[in-house]
Amino acid sequence: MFGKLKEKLKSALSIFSRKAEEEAQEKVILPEKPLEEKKESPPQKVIEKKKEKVKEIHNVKPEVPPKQALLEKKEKQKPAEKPITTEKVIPTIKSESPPPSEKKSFFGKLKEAITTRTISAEKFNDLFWELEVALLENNVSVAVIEKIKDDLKQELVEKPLPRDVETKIRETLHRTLQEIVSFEKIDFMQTISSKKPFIIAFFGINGSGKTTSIAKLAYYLQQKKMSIVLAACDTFRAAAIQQLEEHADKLGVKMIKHEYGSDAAAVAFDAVKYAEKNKIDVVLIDTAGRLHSNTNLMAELEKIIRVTKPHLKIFVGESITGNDCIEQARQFNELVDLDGCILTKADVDEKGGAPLSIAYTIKKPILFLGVGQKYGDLQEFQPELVLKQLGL
Ligand SMILES: Nc1nc2c(ncn2[C@@H]2O[C@H](COP(=O)(O)OP(=O)(O)OP(=O)(O)O)[C@@H](O)[C@H]2O)c(=O)[nH]1
Ligand SMILES: [Mg+2]
Repeated sequence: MFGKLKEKLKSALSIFSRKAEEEAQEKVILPEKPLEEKKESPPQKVIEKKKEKVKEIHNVKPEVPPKQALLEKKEKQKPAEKPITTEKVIPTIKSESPPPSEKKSFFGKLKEAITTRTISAEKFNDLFWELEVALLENNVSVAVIEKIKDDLKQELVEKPLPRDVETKIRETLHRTLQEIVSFEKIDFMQTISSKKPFIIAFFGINGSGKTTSIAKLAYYLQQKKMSIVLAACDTFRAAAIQQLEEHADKLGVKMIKHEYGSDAAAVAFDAVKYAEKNKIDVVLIDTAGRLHSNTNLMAELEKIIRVTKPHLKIFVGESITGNDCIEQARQFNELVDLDGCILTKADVDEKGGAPLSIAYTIKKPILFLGVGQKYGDLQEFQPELVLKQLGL
C-alpha cells in the first residue's frame, strides 16, 4: 500500500539532498569554540610540521642544531630591525622562511576548520517544497507534514551540513515517522484477555467496512481460540442485520438481533447479557454507519456506549479516503473518545498517507489494517513494517 509513497519519497528525498548540497552556503563561524577546537588539534601534526621545518633548515645549514636553527629563523623573520648580514643566507631565508603564502595557508586552514556549509531557514523552506508536495499528494496530513518539516529543520537549518546529507535526512525522517506511527501501541490480545466478556464497539461512516471488519475480527479471534457473540445494532439500514447474520452463520458464531427500527442499545445490552450468561470471551457490536453531524444517530451511539460501557471503542475508516478519513476520526474521537482504529481497504490504497497520519491526529493507535475482502484479510498494524515498506 505504500508503493507510490515510497517511490515519491525516494525521488523527493534525493532531490532534496542534492539541492541541499548545491544550495548550502559557506559560512564562517567565529565564536570561541572553533578556535578552542583548533587548539586541540593533534599535537602530532604540529610536531611533524616543526620537524619538516627543521629538516629544511638542516639541508641548508646542517651544522646548526635544530633548535638553534629555528631560533635563528625566527630572528630573521623579524622585519628589517636587524639587517641581514650575509649574502649567502639571504636566498636561503627567502625560501625557507614562512612566506606570506604559508602564513595565509595557516589561516586558510584555520578558516577551513571553522568554515562550514549551512542552509538558511528560507532556503530550507524552498527545498522542502518538493517533499511537501509528494507527501500531500499521498494523503499525508498537514499536521504530520509540519512535524516532519520541524524535525528536519531542527537537524539541518543553520547547522553544519553533514557529509552525507541524504543519510541524515533519511535518518531524521525515519525517527519522525517512527514516533508518529508507533503512537501508544496496544497489545490487542493481552488487552482483550483482561476482561470477560470483553466488549468492543465499532463506529464509522456508511460503508467504511465496519461489518466486514467485525466478521474478520471474529475469525481472527476464533483462530486464537476465543468465543464470540455478535450484536446486530445496525437496526437502521435495510439488510444490515442479514449481512451480519450471513457472516455469523459462515463463521458459526452466535448473533443477537432485534427487529429493524428497534433500539440499537437494547440489542447491545442483550448481547452483553448473553455473553455473561454463556461465558463468552468477546462481544463485537456492529453499529449503523453515521456522520458525526447526524445528531440522532450520534445520540443513539452515546446510548449504546452508556448501556454497554465498551472496553474498546474503535473507529473504522477507509484508508483510501486519506484526509477525509482522518477528519472523520478526529470528529468521532471528539464525541466518543475512541480507543483506537481499524483502517480498511488498505489493499486498494496506493498512497498510504492515512496510516501515517491518523494515529498522530487522534493520538490513538491503529490496531488493524483491512487488506481485502476475505476473512483472513485483517493484519495487525506493525509500525516497523510501515517504515520498511517506505524504504526508510
Ligand atoms: N478491498 C477491500 N474491501 C473491503 C475491506 N473492508 C470492507 N470492504 C468492502 O467494503 C464494502 C462495505 O463494507 P461493510 O462492511 O458493509 O461496511 P459498513 O461500514 O458496515 O457499511 P454500513 O453498514 O453501510 O455503514 C463491502 O463491499 C466490503 O466487502 C477491505 O479491507 N478491503
Ligand atoms: Mg455495516
